[in-house]
Amino acid sequence: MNGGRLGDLADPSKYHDPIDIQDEDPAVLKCQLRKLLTIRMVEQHLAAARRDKIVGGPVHLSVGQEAVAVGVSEHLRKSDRVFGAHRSHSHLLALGSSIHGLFAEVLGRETGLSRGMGGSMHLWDGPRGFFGSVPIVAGTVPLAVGAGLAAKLGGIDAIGVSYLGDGATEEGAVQESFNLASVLNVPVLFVIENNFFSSHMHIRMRQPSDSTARFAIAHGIRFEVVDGNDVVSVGKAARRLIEHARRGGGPGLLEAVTFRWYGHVDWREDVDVGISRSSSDLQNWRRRDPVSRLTAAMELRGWWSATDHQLLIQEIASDIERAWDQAVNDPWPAADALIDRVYAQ
Ligand SMILES: Cc1ncc(C[n+]2csc(CCOP(=O)(O)OP(=O)(O)O)c2C)c(N)n1
Ligand SMILES: [Mg+2]
Repeated sequence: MNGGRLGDLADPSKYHDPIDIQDEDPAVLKCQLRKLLTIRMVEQHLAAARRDKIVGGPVHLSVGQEAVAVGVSEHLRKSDRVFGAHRSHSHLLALGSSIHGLFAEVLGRETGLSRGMGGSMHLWDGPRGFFGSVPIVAGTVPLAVGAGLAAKLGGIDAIGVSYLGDGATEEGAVQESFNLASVLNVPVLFVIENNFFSSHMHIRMRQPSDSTARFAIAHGIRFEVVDGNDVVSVGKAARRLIEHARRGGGPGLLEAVTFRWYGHVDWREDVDVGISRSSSDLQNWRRRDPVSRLTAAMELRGWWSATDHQLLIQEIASDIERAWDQAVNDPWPAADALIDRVYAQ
């Protein structure tokens, strides 16, 4: 990939086959499959709860994009400093955060990850290395550079990680962050989830190329472009860039090409708004499914069966049910907590 245009990766009729799992450890793949399915089923649950008006605030879902966070997180440590944005449930869950903590946060309960003050778009799980998400597009990108720089200056063996969208690259702060990370040789990984859309506008209407990796070239940053729906490819590329950053080689940029199955926000598919997101495109993208392309590859090697799959789905469904039942019955924050948590003591 030359960082110019995406070519076949942008063609949803391609990349439907089982992924390449040669030399992969089946135990690792099974853990990754569990994470992929957990993210998917948690978000499908949230979509239904939002549609049924049980969840009061907007949820931006990553169903279809799960392999990006799962592949990247495989090579992160709890001491790394990960930042996300408005669509960050997957980033958080891939680090092993609790489903209950996420549900309780989305429901505004005291037991939520941000103690019920943030909702879906203000997530935090410091102990697992998730330093926060905010809905201001590009808002956390400079923070990830700062966190990586602070680790470097403090002699701490950790990197910053910034998940951002293709739309976010159009913000000035992102270009400044790329530049600063490059000139100061900051240990930070930029993970661009290129799902072609910024809200409802396709990248071809917004940028002269469909590949955002060209910004890495402009700033002298090492980069890779991958099929973001192939958890193994994402993992391998992320590992190379992360190891390079940990060795003092400076920032890396991973452009992961993917697609979200839901629309921009909540449970709708958005195939009826705008001209660039058609049902047939969505159908094709659903065939580039990170879950079924992994399970098909595992089945071919005799590492997975339909019965295994059913059992795994049942286990995750009961984890989700337990977490949800607990969260909906958890207490609301006390009214005075609103003031306590706005002003520093
Ligand atoms: C500074 C700013 N501008 C505009 C918005 C409105 N907005 C919210 S999400 C979004 C699209 C972002 O697209 P992208 O970065 O590609 O992320 P995706 O939603 O595709 O994951 C926009 C424009 C915002 N929240 N913040
Ligand atoms: Mg996008």
